[in-house]
Amino acid sequence: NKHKSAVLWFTGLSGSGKSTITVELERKLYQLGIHTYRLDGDNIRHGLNKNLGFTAEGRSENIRRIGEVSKLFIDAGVLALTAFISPYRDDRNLVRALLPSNEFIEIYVKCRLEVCEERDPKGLYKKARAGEIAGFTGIDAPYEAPISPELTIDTEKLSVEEAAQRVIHYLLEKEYL
Ligand code: GGZ
Repeated sequence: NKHKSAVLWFTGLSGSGKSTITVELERKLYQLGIHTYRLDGDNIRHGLNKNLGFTAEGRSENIRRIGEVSKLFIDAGVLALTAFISPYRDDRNLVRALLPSNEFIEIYVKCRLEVCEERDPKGLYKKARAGEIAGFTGIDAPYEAPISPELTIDTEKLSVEEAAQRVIHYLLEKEYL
């Protein structure tokens, strides 16, 4: 199957659904014969970027490296799916600038903080509220929502399946698939 390589750059709060959507999306793309690679905290923050923390500088460097790695995957003809909070607009725009305009697809995984906090799948918001984690995104560190993302997915309204389907639809419509 011929496809246009790109990075699908998911951004959103912790608990918004980025990782879950990329897992489901990867499954659907595999069925379509598309070669993907998923980058997330498990394979990046625990490996390549394990020397980086969650200060603004740490996050910027995290995102810069992930942008460069995404570029390598694109060069290899792979559709890269990234799931990082990437809270700073400037950092995301630096990644955008690394790539030809049609190779960076910013997907805003939209969900109100109160809903993410209610989901709290790892109990991290609770810890942040208790003062056990400092500088937690949405609590005492900023999240700058995208101004004109290629796609916005509202996970308060869509199921995981519907969210993944939205992305597939976008890729078909723009002839990436
Ligand atoms: C935000 C943090 C923090 C702080 C640890 N702030 O829900 P999770 O656990 O699995 O996702 C969060 C993940 C965020 O890492 P990213 O690499 O995506 O962040 S960034 O793009 O801002 O560099 C959360 C956990 O790491 N985590 N401390 N202080 N999330």
